[in-house]
Amino acid sequence: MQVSFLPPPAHGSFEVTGACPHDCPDTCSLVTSVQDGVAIKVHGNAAHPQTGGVLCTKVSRYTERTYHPERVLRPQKRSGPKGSGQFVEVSWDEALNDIASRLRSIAARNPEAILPYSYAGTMGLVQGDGMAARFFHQIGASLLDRTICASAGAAALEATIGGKIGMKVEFFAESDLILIWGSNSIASNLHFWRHVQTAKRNGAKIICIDPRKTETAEKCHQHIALRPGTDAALALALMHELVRNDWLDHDYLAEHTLGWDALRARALEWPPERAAEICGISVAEIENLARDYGEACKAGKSVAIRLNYGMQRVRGGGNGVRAVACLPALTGAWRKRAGGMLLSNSGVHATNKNVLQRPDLLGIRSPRTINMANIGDALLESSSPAFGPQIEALVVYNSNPVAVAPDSGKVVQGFARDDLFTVVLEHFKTDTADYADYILPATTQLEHWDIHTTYGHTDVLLNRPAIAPVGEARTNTDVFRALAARLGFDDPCFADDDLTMARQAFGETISFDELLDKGFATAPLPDAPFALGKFPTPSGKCEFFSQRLADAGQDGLPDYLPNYELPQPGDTYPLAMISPPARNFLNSSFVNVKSLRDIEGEPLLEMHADDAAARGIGSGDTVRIFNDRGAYRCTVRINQRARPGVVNGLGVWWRKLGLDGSNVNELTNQRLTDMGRAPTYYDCAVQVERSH
Ligand SMILES: Nc1nc2c(c(=O)[nH]1)N[C@H]1C(S)=C(S)[C@@H](COP(=O)(O)OP(=O)(O)OC[C@H]3O[C@@H](n4cnc5c(=O)[nH]c(N)nc54)[C@H](O)[C@@H]3O)O[C@H]1N2
Ligand SMILES: Nc1nc2c(c(=O)[nH]1)N[C@H]1C(S)=C(S)[C@@H](COP(=O)(O)OP(=O)(O)OC[C@H]3O[C@@H](n4cnc5c(=O)[nH]c(N)nc54)[C@H](O)[C@@H]3O)O[C@H]1N2
Ligand SMILES: [Mo]
Repeated sequence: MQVSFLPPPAHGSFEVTGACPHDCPDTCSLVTSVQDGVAIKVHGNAAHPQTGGVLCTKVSRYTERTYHPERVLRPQKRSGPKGSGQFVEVSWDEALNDIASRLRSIAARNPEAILPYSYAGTMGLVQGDGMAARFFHQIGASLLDRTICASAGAAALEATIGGKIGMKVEFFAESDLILIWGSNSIASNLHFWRHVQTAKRNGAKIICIDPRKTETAEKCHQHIALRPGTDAALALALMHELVRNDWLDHDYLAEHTLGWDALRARALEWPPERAAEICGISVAEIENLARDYGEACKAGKSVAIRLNYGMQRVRGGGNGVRAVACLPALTGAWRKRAGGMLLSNSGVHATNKNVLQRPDLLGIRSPRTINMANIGDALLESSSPAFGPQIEALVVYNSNPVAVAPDSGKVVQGFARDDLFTVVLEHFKTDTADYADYILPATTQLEHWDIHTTYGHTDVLLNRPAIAPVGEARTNTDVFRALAARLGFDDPCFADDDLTMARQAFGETISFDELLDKGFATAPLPDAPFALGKFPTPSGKCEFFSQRLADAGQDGLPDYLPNYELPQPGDTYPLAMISPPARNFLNSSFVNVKSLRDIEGEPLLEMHADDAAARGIGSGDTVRIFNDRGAYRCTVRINQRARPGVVNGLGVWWRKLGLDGSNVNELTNQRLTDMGRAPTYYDCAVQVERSH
């Protein structure tokens, strides 16, 4: 098929099919209405079943973001102290020449002193880690371990069911019982919630398990408000009850699982009384949940669990996901297409990562890996045999680490280093861009080609540019191509254009013609992937006991690991703080879009009335939240959403839009999860006091 426009035409009215680039399970198909080269409106594609013509509030404001008056439209060079946000405009040539020469001289000494830092500002395979990865591989830069979001859950799934595979999201509409476990679906997975509503109308019971009474929890039949980080204890107690009442599928256990005797013994150590104490819920809540789950499965009903990543941002996050992931195998819930579990389906995609990212360009070099969760410490580290060279250059794209990375005190100190050369590819002067030596204006999703895999459903989506780049914005790929040329990289891959790279992403496994035609194509996944076992684990079974974990020195069975920071009354820091996403932002994206910020209002801490009364705090007061790492001030809201002993710091606001130029990550820590080397954002003890 011929692609008819590149660049998009400047005249006439037309509609362009694209893909939402954001880090969200829904990955919607977008339709942009364009008039005379200007994007007028972004809609949800009605022809795409997973989108169903519906967009969330934030992405329906995408044009407001694209044409935002504060968008960076020309390259900027720092003219004031780091962090001051003072820049002067320079030409692309001046910026690229200087950046290339700085990187060349650092690379000549030690390429590992250069570090790329990126995450999921766009989930696109081309503008994400496509050309950028080739560039840094060719340099031999330090590798980045991209752990900031989902790697604990991913490692847990891998160990238990063999990969990121689960139920098809649309089948939740047919389920009889749905546990929404660690997910605020209305905020972060709106298109899944449509299916829940269908199931609910058909008589399904919906139960939410979440420390916070979210907008999702209040629309469920039941809400179990456990303490953060205690999901494994709850899951083990559920297993205890399943065993005690024989709500088990013995055939499934015998044929399709590994380590049942050992898990059974472990579960019998977890009577509901023990778990209730740890989880901060009642014994009856656990017994009733087990009864609902067990009896429905035994009666041959479809019983489904929707996990999201909320539960794995604590020390025992991997074990928590592992314990929950065992449940559908105990009861044979996997036998039904509307039963089992879904955390992520990203494992269905046969992405050609080696072609896109070209790790072979490293040759025989094997650079060190820096964990993005520890960027604060890493930037403050000096050269040493253990660490390797001090980080001298940082190239940030698709991410806003100064706002989103844990332990911001350290992160800011690192970014403020005068001897660090920092380049940031961005749409806006984010908290991170304020510390850049150069800000390079990036295109948005409306202005470039890309191709997307998904994790909440199983489609692949193609994104066409709808408009020409705004101002002098350039694609991420273009920037790395231009730098590659200046550094003399002559591998032909550096000449690949974006459409070529989009074609390379899947080779023949997905029809590119279908993508060009419709904008989406579905990757294959059986309707009930584990009805007959066939788990992609080494044993082919659901591995309750994981030899691989045992070999790595871990417990081979799932267990409850208490949080690192387990606040008790009377402690210096007696409250547990979680910091889940705000509904109208996407991590720190959209915080600067006024119409969305107006809905969210201001940074808030939710607190239970008893905790507030004990501190003489009234709703609407300004409070100071603090621990040994730092302090943060914001407005408090006393409401039913917070459970006693737990405060909710909502959303990752831009620091500079907060009261003292800081956000909730001032308080979070750099410790890592039990599996997957991920941050433990929701494992955080604080104290709260009234402020002025
Ligand atoms: N609107 C919006 N949507 C988003 C995002 C956003 O910022 N805003 N972020 C996107 C990203 S990057 C991701 S990774 C995804 C998923 O991101 P998630 O972090 O899974 O986000 P949520 O669906 O809000 O689910 C988290 C829920 O888990 C709860 N929770 C916290 N600690 C625990 C715990 O220990 N146990 C249990 N059971 N629950 C706990 C929180 O209160 C919250 O309601 O969402 C994506 N979608
Ligand atoms: N306290 C706390 N902190 C958290 C979380 C939490 O729940 N609590 N959630 C964590 C999670 S799950 C995640 S995934 C991370 C997310 O962290 P990030 O991946 O850093 O996500 P964003 O904050 O959305 O920042 C993405 C940036 O990329 C830019 N961008 C978007 N598209 C493009 C593009 O095409 N080119 C370029 N050059 N730039 C682009 C956007 O303008 C935006 O500033 O945050 C984590 N931080
Ligand atoms: Mo995430």
